[in-house]
Amino acid sequence: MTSHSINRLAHDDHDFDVRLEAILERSEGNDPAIEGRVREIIAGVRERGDDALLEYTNRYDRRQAQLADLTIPQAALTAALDGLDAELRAALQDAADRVRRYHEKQVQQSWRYVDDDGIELGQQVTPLDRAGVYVPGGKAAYPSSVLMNVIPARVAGVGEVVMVVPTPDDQRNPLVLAAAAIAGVDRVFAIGGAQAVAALAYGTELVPRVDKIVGPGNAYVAMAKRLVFGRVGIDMIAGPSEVLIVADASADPDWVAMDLFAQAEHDELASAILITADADFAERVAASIERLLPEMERAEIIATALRDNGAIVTVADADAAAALVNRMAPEHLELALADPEAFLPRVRHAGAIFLGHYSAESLGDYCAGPNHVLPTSRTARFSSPLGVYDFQKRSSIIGCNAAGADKLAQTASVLARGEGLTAHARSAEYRRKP
Ligand code: HSO
Ligand code: ZN
Repeated sequence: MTSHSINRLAHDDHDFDVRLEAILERSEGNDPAIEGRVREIIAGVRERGDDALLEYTNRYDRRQAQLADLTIPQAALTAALDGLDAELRAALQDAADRVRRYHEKQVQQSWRYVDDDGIELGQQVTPLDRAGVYVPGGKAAYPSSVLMNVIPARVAGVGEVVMVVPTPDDQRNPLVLAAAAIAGVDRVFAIGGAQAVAALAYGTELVPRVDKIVGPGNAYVAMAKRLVFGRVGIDMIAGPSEVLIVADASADPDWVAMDLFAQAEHDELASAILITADADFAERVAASIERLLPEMERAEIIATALRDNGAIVTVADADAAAALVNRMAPEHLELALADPEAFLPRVRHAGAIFLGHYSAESLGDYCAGPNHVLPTSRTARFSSPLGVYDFQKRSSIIGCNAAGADKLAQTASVLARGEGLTAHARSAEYRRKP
């Protein structure tokens, strides 16, 4: 049986590498036309503050707002929460509680020690004063992402959490506002796009300047975050979502197919790949895909994503599977294996790892507890899920008494003279014992 909906690759195909790289290919997101436009918007907000912010907001979000309309008051958040149906509200609350409990484990503590020379050394951990959370307004307006971005900031002890969310055509998303109420956002502005990022980075009379901007957005938002980085911190530049499933014959082909769909339904650029050493199982998943796809509400998006960025890859054995996993460094990795723990130590690069048949990515997307903001586009090679640590920073602590200073000053003055920095040397030598 052949599948028409998804690419089929075998590890020993002569063109395996070329085809795999083509599927994994991701846009770098540095379109010069977008960059030019975003630079203009940022310059506008820097120079003309709220006037520019209002002008861009009315233009791009098709509104006729006054400055006062750009603030969404706390009362509107509470009203959105109160207006939710009870089941949805309970689910949001349950997800928020679970996410909070998980993130509480991530809090880094300050530490101190006294070394052998009696010198006090340590690291003092402090939260950011103010964080800005960008929430997209269009098709990807996810209340779950509000929880995932805001809760770690709150757990870290960030002084003020400011959220921005565009309201195109004046349409507010009640679920997003309810999630903001549950997560505990301090202030919300109905602005979006590059202009919102610029306002958060530089501050206007209305919008306070933040220290770090987190949260996903479209190509304009991603470019704006790149361009303001350095003035403020940013979390990461999120690419399209990805899942890689490693499965053996102990997996249910329908479950695997649906997990591929769950990722593919996000958008046409999403990537969903299955790796298996069992050729027969690969056929069964292909058949499940063919059978289940027509039932899906978002069949068209899924079909496009699977055609452009989806694959069933057959490999010789678990070693080959592990090598591919690390080469792909996926955002999400599902180990749909009889013994996932045996495979786990071989995984070096992945944003989130789901163990066994019952650990569906969708459970992690909403409520297991870990963050769903994860490194995409193979950046799991060097980065980690969004976490409490992204909202904390560290200061080094150095405390010398006279004896300790005498000891350090010897080494310091020698090195200072070696560098030709006499004031450094003398400053150190003042601390030596007479
Ligand atoms: N899979 C997405 C998160 C998400 N899924 C939100 C549903 N809602 C990126 O990790
Ligand atoms: Zn998802």
